[in-house]
Amino acid sequence: MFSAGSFKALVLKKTFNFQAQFFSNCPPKKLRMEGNLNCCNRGNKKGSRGALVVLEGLDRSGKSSQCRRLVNYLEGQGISAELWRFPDRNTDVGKLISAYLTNTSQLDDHTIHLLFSANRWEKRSLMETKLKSGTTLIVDRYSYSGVAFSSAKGLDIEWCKAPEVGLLAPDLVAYLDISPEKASERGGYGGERYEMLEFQKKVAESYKALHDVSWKFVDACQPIEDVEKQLQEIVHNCVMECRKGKQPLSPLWSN
Ligand code: T5A
Repeated sequence: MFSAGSFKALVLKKTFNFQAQFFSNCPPKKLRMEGNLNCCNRGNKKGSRGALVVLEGLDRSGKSSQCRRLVNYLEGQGISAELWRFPDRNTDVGKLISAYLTNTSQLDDHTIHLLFSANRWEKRSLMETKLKSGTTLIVDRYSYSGVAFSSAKGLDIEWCKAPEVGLLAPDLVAYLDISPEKASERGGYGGERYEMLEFQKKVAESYKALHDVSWKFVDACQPIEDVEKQLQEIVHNCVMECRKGKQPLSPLWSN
């Protein structure tokens, strides 16, 4: 678990400093991994777009509950929003992942890592379209889960990040902070492959190594309504910033 003091320090956003630099003037020779990312949102002259918001945390930290609540809240504010989650178990790749997580199939650690990543890549283009059309996406787990869980198994962290490079960088990562012990006391724990206390302790360490100062940490042990209120404020601010059109989409981990 991260210390309360360190949470307060983790409020500066640095991701878009890089992004602003990276995309200013948009020189073609510098555009490496971004594929079909545009310098600006050509469909919308003001560049206004939806926000890409990611919730991360240990198993049972409360991500799914809060993602649902966030989408309801945003819609209530008249903001177009959708709930997404990874793994997306509905695709062919997602079905392979689901079989692995429920222990009905066995896969090499590297193989399952790449499948999780492929599951994000197969949704990337739709994600970009939605964001550019002004829809905010509230995403339950993203690349950070991929890296945190696989590196907790002992895979090299840089190797784990590599297949994620060039996916869309989130505008906001909110980490629902809870100790592995507390999370394990919550309903339904233990049903899937990774829901084991000792492993979740390693995952918590991996998240610690992975986070940067732009992440927002929320104490997930608070009553569910208090967590909800804190997230609403953080996310609302982020959505308003993205609406202004000054923050183009950027590629993840490409610097
Ligand atoms: N994974 C995932 C990888 O290894 N690589 C990857 O690339 C990706 C994307 C599946 C697994 O796959 C791994 C990580 C996972 O191990 P999942 O389906 O998202 O990922 O699994 P979980 O994280 O376990 O999702 P859950 O839906 O089970 O947990 P949530 O979403 O964190 O928690 P939630 O909201 O369902 O709440 C759990 C319980 O706690 C209660 C709820 O009512 C519920 O009973 N609760 C609270 N109780 C008290 N106080 C609060 N504040 C509470 N908030 C929620």
